[in-house]
Amino acid sequence: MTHHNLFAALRAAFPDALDEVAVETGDGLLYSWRDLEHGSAMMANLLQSLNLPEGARIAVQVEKSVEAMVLYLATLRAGYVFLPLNTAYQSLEIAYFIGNAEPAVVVCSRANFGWVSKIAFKAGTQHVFTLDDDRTGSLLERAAHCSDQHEVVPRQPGDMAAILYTSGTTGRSKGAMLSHGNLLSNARVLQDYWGWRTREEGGDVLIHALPIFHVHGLFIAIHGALINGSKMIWLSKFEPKKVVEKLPQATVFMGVPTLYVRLLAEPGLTIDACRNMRLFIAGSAPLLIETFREWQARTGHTILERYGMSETAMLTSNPYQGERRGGTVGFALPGVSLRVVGDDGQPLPAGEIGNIQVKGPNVFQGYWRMPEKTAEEFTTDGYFKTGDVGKIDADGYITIVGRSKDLIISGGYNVYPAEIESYINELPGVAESAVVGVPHPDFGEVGVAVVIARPGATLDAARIVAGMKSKLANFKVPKQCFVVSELPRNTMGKVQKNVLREQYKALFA
Ligand code: MCA
Ligand code: AMP
Repeated sequence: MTHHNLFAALRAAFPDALDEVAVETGDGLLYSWRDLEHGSAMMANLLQSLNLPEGARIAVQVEKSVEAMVLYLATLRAGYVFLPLNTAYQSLEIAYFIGNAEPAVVVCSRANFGWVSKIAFKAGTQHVFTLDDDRTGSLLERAAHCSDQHEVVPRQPGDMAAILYTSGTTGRSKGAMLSHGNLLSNARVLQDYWGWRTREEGGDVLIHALPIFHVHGLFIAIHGALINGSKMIWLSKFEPKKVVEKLPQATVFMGVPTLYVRLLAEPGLTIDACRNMRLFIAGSAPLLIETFREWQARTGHTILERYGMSETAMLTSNPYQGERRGGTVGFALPGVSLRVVGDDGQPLPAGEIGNIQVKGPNVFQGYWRMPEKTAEEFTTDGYFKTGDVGKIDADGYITIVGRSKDLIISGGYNVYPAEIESYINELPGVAESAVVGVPHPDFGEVGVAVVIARPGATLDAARIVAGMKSKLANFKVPKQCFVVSELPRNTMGKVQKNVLREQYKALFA
């Protein structure tokens, strides 16, 4: 029984003509469906030859490449657990993830091998391979000796396929455990809901321009194309000009709002450039209504906005057929139950704002080695508390109006103020700090740090920022830092972040 393995479902959708092009890179390299089949078989055989324990984690921090995607497919087909890591993470962050997940295998770039392997071996990892985006590295050298024939390892729907670390509102990141069943059910629902075209209907071509270490680029985009047997135009980095150049050869594009904002700044983005496009999908962060409207005017296309999380993959979507309403995230996807509840946990009537809770086959298996945290995030009747605040209008359209979790979403990446504040608070001379998100024309939202010095200490805001750049992933570093004499507080003494957000809201306007 192999059919519960997500890879088996993706593989089953490959066209009969395996010589056809499956992936075309921005540099013009072509990969056939057979290349994906054989490449993933060879890497799966390599992984299996290592005699890894059941459920072994394969942690991967590499630049985007087709080979990196093939490694993901190989991990699935060999029945192990894929753990993708943002390339921006630095040593402290990587040490936490590797220490927490205890991967059996770590794959990193050659440039980082020195420090990553040190961390990995200390954490008990047995195997560290390298993989670079120029088709080199020890992983490929070793896999080259393995057979290109491989039988997919059977998995049950509840078996873990991947762990995605999401930052924590308090303390450290949590690893969301996603199963083969979670990912496969979501991929199938989206294939239907977004009207992916069969070959007979002319097929689809996806421009893949997102990073592949988060849900959006790794699952929604890759599964979307593969489960439909659709070709991908694979861009290793998001470059607006390159995307515009490729649009005439494509039919589907997925992006975070920042990508749409940057594409709109390209003069080449015209109705003609989009003549073959069928669908533009946005998510991961709120799409401004201005962007939605400007896109309509410039391209003649209405962006389809959807909403999801690392813990759940996709939850809601505007319709493919029917009205796509700007400012909303559409309807709960088939199979997903979504409710908006008050602070007492009771469902609220249409139009009222409350906490969003969800249930469905796509909802994750829990946080890795955090049973208590997992239990806290679910209601007694099995709904997952998203931490997002929203409403459902009388027509059923869902709008996200805010978040109860203290989270900044910057260019589609999540930044947890608590993590940045605890870093700043440890610096010499710092008494306290508060990090808040403020509007930003490019990233949607960015962090701003407000810091108080200890009595007698003098702080230099620029040095605080510079110090963070060498310790934290660059997207987490606040874009500005202010040293002030006091923070606004309520009667309980709690810092009023809403007051700070108001105070700094025009900083980047
Ligand atoms: C880069 N920088 C950023 C960000 N990205 N600052 C804040 N937020 C960001 N997201 C800063 C760097 O720190 C650096 O600053 C400078 O910009 C240039 O860095 P570079 O890496 O060259 O930037 P870029 O290539 O222009 O990247 C911008 C980007 C990228 C293309 C928008 O951030 C991106 O690919 N975002 C997509 C994220 C994504 O895939 N999210 C999906 C999560 P300095 O020079 O000062 O150091 S999945 C999810 O959310 C859920 C499940 C869902 O619903 O999809
Ligand atoms: P992540 O932890 O990266 O999975 O981020 C998930 C969070 O991104 C959700 O809980 C939402 O707060 C946010 N999000 C995703 N899609 C949208 C959207 N279309 N509109 C508003 N927020 C979104």
